[in-house]
Amino acid sequence: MAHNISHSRRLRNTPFTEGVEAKGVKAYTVYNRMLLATVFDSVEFDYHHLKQHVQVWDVSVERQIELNGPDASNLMQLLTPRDLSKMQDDQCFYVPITDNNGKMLNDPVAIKHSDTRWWVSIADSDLLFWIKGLAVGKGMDVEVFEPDVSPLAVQGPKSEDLLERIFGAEVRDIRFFRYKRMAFQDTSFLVARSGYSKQGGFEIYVENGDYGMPLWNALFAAGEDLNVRPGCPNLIERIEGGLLSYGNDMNTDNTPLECGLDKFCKPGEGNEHIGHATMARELAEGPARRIRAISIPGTALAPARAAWPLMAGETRVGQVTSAAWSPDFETNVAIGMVDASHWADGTTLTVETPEGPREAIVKEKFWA
Ligand code: THG
Repeated sequence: MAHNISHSRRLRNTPFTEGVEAKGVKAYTVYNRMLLATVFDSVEFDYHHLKQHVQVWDVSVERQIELNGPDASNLMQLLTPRDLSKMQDDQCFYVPITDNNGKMLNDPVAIKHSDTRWWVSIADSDLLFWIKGLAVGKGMDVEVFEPDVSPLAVQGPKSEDLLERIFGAEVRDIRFFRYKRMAFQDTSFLVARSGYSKQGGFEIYVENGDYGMPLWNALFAAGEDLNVRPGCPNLIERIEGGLLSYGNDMNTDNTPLECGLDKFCKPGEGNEHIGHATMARELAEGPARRIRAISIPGTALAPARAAWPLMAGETRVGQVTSAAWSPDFETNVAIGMVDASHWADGTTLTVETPEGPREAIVKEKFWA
């Protein structure tokens, strides 16, 4: 089903919009009130290419929220159950963010510059207002704002080779979820080894949008013999890898434990996290339901536009929230939320898809 989009100032451009359009983007989704590409050739072609070569992704929609001031670290720790006390100044942490009732508001990557300066690289929800409100309400000495920073991801097995040509051999020394500041023309960017795929790669946090197209063009010019292509987060690949999508796989109905984010729910000694009380209770009792990988054998299913009920006989025991045909695993790979009574590995359920009922097999582990 194809639709047109009416453009206006509200639907903000990114520093790379010109490049994305020139490369022939075929479809978009909306994310943080901006356009995020979803297809360049076909989802399947893009998937195979991502696993073999290298892609450049405009992920400017991962907007940054800067916390800047003496209380920046206190505010950051108030937001998340993950213990930030030992985090180094060159680290990035995947952090669940909850409200005061311990419910998920976002699942961003937090980038620590120093004890007084952080970036929060957000998923699709209006986190700026929550953070600003907390800072004001708690009378904290910290500025909270959206800086002119747009991430450009370089993903795929050849991404290290490509980035070496732009930034030098030092990129090879960047460890997983760490960053270095690398020179480009007359400026420098924070370059982290991270990204929304399991194929390896980097994210370049482009400060000052004027450098967007020069960097985009430099990457495509340097990567011709590496078969560099434009890309975007790939539905099939991210489901195989179990990368969650806020708004799809979880939302404000869910807790971090339900999302399987247990290892990021170890609050520090002070228990400063605003959702600590509920989380402490849930940590003791265990969650009532959990995110699981789900295999749906048979012919290829169209992507889910609403949650598909998971049934055990007449009883609803969960839902499938993302699904795609996997060429490599020859099944529909899916992500769902399943009640404790039915989340054991190998449990067979029925999923009610728009294309009729199908067998659904619960899996403890994702494919990749
Ligand atoms: N990069 C940056 N910002 C982002 C995303 C990103 N903001 C929005 C969205 N993606 C946030 N969601 C995720 C989800 C998963 C991961 C990162 C951001 C991720 N997870 C790894 C995993 O699950 O294997 C590693 C987690 C870890 O061990 O710390 O990478 O992609 N800048």
